[in-house]
Amino acid sequence: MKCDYTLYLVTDREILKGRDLLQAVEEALAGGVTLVQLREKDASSREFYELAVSMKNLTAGYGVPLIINDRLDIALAVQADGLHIGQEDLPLPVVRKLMGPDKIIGYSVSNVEEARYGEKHGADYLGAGPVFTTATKKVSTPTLGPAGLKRIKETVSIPVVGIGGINLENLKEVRRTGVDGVSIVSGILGSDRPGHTALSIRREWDNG
Ligand code: TZP
Ligand code: MG
Repeated sequence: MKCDYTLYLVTDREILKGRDLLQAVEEALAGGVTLVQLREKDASSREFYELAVSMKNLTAGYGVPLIINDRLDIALAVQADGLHIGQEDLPLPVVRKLMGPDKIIGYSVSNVEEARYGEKHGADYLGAGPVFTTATKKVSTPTLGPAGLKRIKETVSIPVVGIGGINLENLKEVRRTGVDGVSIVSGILGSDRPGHTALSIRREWDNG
């Protein structure tokens, strides 16, 4: 499946402080988000499934693919467009086999060795990070900085998106690394106006 990685929204309900997730994502989609990843760390399977069904309806209305974080069963159950996995999740070759050749598989990497592995074993794109420090996820690897991100981008020929601490202020610096897009949680969902913020980020990226 062809996919636009420019502005990749990753969800986190904690950051919304009680605001409605579907509403915030809809505003962000209207602002120009090109890809959505549903990421739920504490939801029950039933809750995750129901949210994924609603999210799929929403993103499909905007012609934007929906990627599920980590949970292969949920991705298959809602016929999501793809699955994003990390180093601690099911092995990439297993995920590719079960999802089939046409689904989008994303793989989190924090160094060039992991990036090479991801490319070799069938990832469609890499999420490389953390680029900057982030409060959204506990990460054990050092920040890559723009230089580390650039090294990963130059190592592989599949699309690479940067993730971790990316916002409107540091976007230009990230764009200059040559990556295909940016993956953002708090930089959009932490904003009081996700739609307005997404639009500003899109403009900054598109005019870069
Ligand atoms: N993976 C690496 S950093 C990160 C994830 C899921 C969190 C990114 O969140 P934010 O708020 O955009 O820094
Ligand atoms: Mg994971």
